[in-house]
Amino acid sequence: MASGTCTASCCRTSTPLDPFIEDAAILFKAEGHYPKRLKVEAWTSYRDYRNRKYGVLLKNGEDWRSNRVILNKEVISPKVQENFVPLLDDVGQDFVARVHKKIKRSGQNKWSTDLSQELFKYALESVSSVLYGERLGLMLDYIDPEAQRFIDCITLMFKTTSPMLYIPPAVLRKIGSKVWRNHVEAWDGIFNHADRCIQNIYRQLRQETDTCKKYPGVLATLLLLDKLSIEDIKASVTELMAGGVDTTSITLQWTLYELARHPNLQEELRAEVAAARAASQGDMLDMLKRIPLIKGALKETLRLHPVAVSLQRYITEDIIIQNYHIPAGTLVQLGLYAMGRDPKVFFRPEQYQPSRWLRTESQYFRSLGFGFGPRQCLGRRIAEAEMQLFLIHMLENFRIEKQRNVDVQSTFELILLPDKPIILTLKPL
Ligand code: HEM
Ligand code: 2DC
Repeated sequence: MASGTCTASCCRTSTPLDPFIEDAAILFKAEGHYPKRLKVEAWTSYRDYRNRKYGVLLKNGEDWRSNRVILNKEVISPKVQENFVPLLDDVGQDFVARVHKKIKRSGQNKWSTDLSQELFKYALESVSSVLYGERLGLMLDYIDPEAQRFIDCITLMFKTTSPMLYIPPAVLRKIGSKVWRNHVEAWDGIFNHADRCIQNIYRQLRQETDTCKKYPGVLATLLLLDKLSIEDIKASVTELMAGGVDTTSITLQWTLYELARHPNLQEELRAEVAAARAASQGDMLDMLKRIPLIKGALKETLRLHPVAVSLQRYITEDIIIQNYHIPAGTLVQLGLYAMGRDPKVFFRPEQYQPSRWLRTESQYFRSLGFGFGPRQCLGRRIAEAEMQLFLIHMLENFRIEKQRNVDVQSTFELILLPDKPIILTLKPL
């Protein structure tokens, strides 16, 4: 028999990387120093129309970079994480207390409902507590109509953005179309509410005398730091507030849905939480380091139900992908949704399997739900802590069940949403 090196795929010492994953790596290596996404014209047109500044989401070039560097320190660096966790943990506890109350009121020892509205409130309360260092009180029975209107405006804003990906807003504006008018109304509502919240903190800060208090929140920190203009701070804080509602709440809704579909997995996660709770003895920061499977579950949710259907970059150098030569300056999109469900990228992609993320090699250009690199999601660390704490508290308190025979798909309203209400049943443990 001829001797030689076996080249069968099972014998290779180093398996070649999946070609799509390699493409993702090539794309992001060509993003340059000022990574640029597809411009959402509806959003820039509104700001141009109302003479409002762009925040970090919409800025580009050096202006983006200088703002982003300062925001990174206060929003996404590991150092600020410890300030956020106690605030977010409080909101999680209040959410659970609210569910217990609803269960008691039902008289049936359970609560069956579409949780979307509750989750929107949870997400807004969470992101606001971090931005403003104080609670809005959205986990109470009385809901401030202004906060409710803010939530509704965000949904309307996303919904009216998607047609404007294909029809230029300038055209729609000229013909006085309903989509453009609703879009303006939505952003007006968002900015008015955010302005009021920001004004409130600004006023408090000027009256405040004692400075050595508890963590004052992202906004107050940025104002005191005095490195960005007030207009720049307002623009980015408004984006953070608006970007922090539907994104996390929908991801949590999908996660609860998947847990309801997989009762055994739910028990496994509950066991992990119980062990982490015991080992960390109430230190939440420590506890968050002991829940790899919960983190895997969130990655798994974003794989199957990503908020963003694609990632995009204008490449700054020529690249070759799938044997195509793509010149510098081209807009290249990575189909995040498609990739998450591709058997060439993920083994048995149809299965919800948080444990697949426990191996480090599975992370290489695969966990892209928050984007990549210096232009990745600025709210990522807030979102992660907020969602992990939510799941901890929910798993410690309730069993999650769903109606049989309801299959939920995704629909596109700029972000991906469930195409029908998800009715879940929560039962106390
Ligand atoms: C950008 C996803 C939550 C604020 C992005 C991008 C993605 C994303 C894919 C584009 C990244 C890129 O192009 O590489 C998500 C997901 C979330 C989430 C999946 C939750 C599950 C949040 C939250 C906030 C936020 C809670 C605010 C607190 C932002 C901002 C940007 C952004 C400001 C623009 C950053 C920049 O252009 O420099 N997000 N996001 N996001 N997100 Fe998120
Ligand atoms: C939508 O073809 C589909 O995080 C388009 O928190 C390409 C596209 C471009 C930008 C993406 C967008 C998609 C989905 C929503 C994203 C957005 C960038 C940021 C935004 C991913 C994929 C989001 C939801 C932000 C929104 C904050 C804002 C409203 C203040």
